[in-house]
Amino acid sequence: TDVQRTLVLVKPDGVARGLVGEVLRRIEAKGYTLVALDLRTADDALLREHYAEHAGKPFLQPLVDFMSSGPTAAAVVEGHRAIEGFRSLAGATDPTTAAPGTIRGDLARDWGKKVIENIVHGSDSPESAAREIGLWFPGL
Ligand code: DAT
Ligand code: MG
Repeated sequence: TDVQRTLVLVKPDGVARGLVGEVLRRIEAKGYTLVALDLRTADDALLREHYAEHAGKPFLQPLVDFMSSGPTAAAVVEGHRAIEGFRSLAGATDPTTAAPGTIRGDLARDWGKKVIENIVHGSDSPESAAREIGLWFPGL
């Protein structure tokens, strides 16, 4: 199998709750390699590009507002099948039903908000990963 790179974000809820280290610990403990790491507050333009697949959905504006509300830790993670592997570490989108043992299952919950706050983002395909890494880490 090929070595892949995936974009991982510790979203503003995860940064605010002090979970950057815990997320990175799980990625490193799994055996993946960090090849880029940066803390920044994303602006609306970047986030609308990042979430282009969700254009027109009712949760897009709440999602952009949430994602621009504070700093995000952005990382590029590398390894064989790292895209699928990190999605497995992250767990299902809905933290209420995400499996225990996953980042979202162990560390996130439903707060009754318009947007699901679930600690992490991971690219969902090689095409998404290439596009997202280009957006967050141009020139990498
Ligand atoms: P994922 O982050 O698991 O790839 P996604 O790409 O479908 O999920 O959605 C992006 C983010 O948007 C997700 O992490 C949380 C939020 N979200 C998704 N579906 C939602 C919904 N129906 N209501 C509120 N927020 C939602
Ligand atoms: Mg997604």
